[in-house]
Amino acid sequence: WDAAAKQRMPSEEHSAQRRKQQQQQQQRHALLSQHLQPTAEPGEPGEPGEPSFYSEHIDRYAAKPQQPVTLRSLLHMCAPPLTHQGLLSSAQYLWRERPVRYAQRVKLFQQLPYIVNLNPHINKVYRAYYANFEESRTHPAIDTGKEEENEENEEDGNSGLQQFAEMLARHAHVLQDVMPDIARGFYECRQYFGTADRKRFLDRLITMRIGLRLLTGQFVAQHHQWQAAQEGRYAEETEQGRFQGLVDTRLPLDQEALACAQSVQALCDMSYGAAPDFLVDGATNVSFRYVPQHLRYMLGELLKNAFRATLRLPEDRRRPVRITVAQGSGRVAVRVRDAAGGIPRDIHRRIFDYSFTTESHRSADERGPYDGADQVPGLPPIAGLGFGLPMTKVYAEYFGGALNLISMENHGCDAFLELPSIELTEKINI
Ligand code: ADP
Ligand code: K
Ligand code: MG
Repeated sequence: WDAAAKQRMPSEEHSAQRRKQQQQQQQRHALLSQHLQPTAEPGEPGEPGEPSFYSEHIDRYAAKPQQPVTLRSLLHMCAPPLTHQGLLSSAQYLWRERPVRYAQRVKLFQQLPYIVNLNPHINKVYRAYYANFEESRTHPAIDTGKEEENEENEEDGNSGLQQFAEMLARHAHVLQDVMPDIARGFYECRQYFGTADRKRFLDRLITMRIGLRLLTGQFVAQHHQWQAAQEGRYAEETEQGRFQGLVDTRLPLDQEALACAQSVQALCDMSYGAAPDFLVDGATNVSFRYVPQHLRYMLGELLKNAFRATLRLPEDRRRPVRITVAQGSGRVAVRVRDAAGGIPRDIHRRIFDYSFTTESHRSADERGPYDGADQVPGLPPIAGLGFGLPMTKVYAEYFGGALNLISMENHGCDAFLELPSIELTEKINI
């Protein structure tokens, strides 16, 4: 019995020791798990919805190099015949590329002076980028369906593609209207951030935005066109092959100018209760290859400026705005000419500065009937945020075009927009 007890003793000691070890281990785990809390994500500890400022994910992704694609391959994505394999490789490329590009943009915001980043309009956009980054980073990889090429697998692949395309469309939608927020935010903080720094930040932000929107939009279009092709509706979806994704291969410049001028007229009517006349002349039947949304944005801004200046004159002195269209070799040009008094010499050098505007400098009491940034809530402002000209310049230069503005003081302004047909700039990196 003694012997048995003796034998048991060490084992009792042993189990006491084990219990102690287990306790220590539990304590260690508890400690460790406190340190291993995931970095605060939007909506987690801290303020509700507050993205963590120092995120290792942001740093890690932002440090990766971008992998640009040429405009040529972007166009190629939507050139027939569209294949499932082509669609998959675009999706995989975007799945890798988007978190990197979003992280770089979040980083760009984080490098702003803190007082600027605190502005509610700017902060709202920062959070939207952050949320898109997080969702892109954690989105499951796109299944290639390669390993077992059976129908079920292809279906899995398709639903994965569908989900991915839906996320992209959702992200693009969330960020569609951020520029007025950005413009308002930077206008409000203009005294805290020098003109040159503001220009550096915004040129970069807008250029990055144009690039990622093109990549994303082109994939979403490729997906639509592929689905349409599966259902025998390819010709209908692309208007007989006229559209290669976002790119219109036969964009009619004179018709676009007419349509834009009409919608700016309508906007003026709603905002000011009056609109100037206009005419479109020069070459007719000019068509070129371009992204229609870009062209419409640029024409819209130039026309808003010309119409706005014209409306400031007494009614009997308002001259029609003249929009002249021309086609050169491989490029097109538009001139928007007004006779609305031109730009005073002392401010001319500042018109391409972001947030520089002559609109909102007067107080509400001093404003005339046609002054003020937002006449009608919900409508895009006609003027007053000082972003129209600098942003139009970034858009024009993106594909190698140019914007120039010449003023004849006390007479009027000529805005010249020159755009290459984009198949000629297909080596551009996006
Ligand atoms: P915003 O229209 O918001 O003021 P822009 O960048 O479009 O910003 O224009 C900056 C400034 O350039 C305007 O506030 C205005 O003073 C001047 N400007 C632009 N176009 C014209 C024009 N056609 N006639 C007179 N002034 C103009
Ligand atoms: K400006
Ligand atoms: Mg403007």
